[in-house]
Amino acid sequence: MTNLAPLHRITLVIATGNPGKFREIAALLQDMSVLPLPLDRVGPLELPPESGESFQENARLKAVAVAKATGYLALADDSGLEVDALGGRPGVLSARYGGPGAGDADRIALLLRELDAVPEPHRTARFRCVIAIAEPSGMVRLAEGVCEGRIARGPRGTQGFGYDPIFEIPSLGRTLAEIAIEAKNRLSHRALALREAKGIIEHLLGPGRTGFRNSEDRPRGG
Ligand code: ITT
Repeated sequence: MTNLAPLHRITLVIATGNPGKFREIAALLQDMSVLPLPLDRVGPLELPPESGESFQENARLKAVAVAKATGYLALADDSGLEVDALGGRPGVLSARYGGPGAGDADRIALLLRELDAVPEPHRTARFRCVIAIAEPSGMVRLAEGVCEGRIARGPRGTQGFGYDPIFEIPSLGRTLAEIAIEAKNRLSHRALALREAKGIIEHLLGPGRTGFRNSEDRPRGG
């Protein structure tokens, strides 16, 4: 059977400044009749500060700000790494762990130092992802996914982003940076949250729901 591209794709702005997240989310949405647009295609637009205390609050803040500012349906992802031996840190502060100016390699080095004395059985951790889908009216729906794993003794692999090189999937014996994006997108916290979010998007775009803009409409103020 011929695989025809949908004729009319509703724009879904992916409200993230993190290119690694955008790549994964866009790949996971490939089979849907939405057109994922990066922020810089609808901007310049600044994401609001992550002032919330939970992934839910921060995902909601980002998605609503972008949906309201652009008039498009928007999807935001707030995610992070919860390490059991650190009482769930860095958690919502994962992107800010190590302070301003720290990069992925600095954050990984700091985490490994903090866990230096922690033996294998206690190196358990999980990635958590909350996805918020916001309508321009400010209405929001949330979805969540969790990926269980453990923190490796040192970084391994070059794929992915963030803490992937030290996040090991026990059943594979590999870190998320040692597997291809397609494999990560079958088991990650983001993939699981997206699976639920796709049901929400399908419902939003289903029969009787009209008024969502596609990218051929004139952008607001343009
Ligand atoms: P946006 O807010 O612009 O989306 P961000 O990177 O600041 O980008 P978060 O505040 O949600 O995003 O922080 C999540 C951090 O958690 C991210 O910067 C990574 O360090 C880490 N993280 C989340 N998902 C990850 C993944 O799949 N692999 C590796 N690290 C991940």
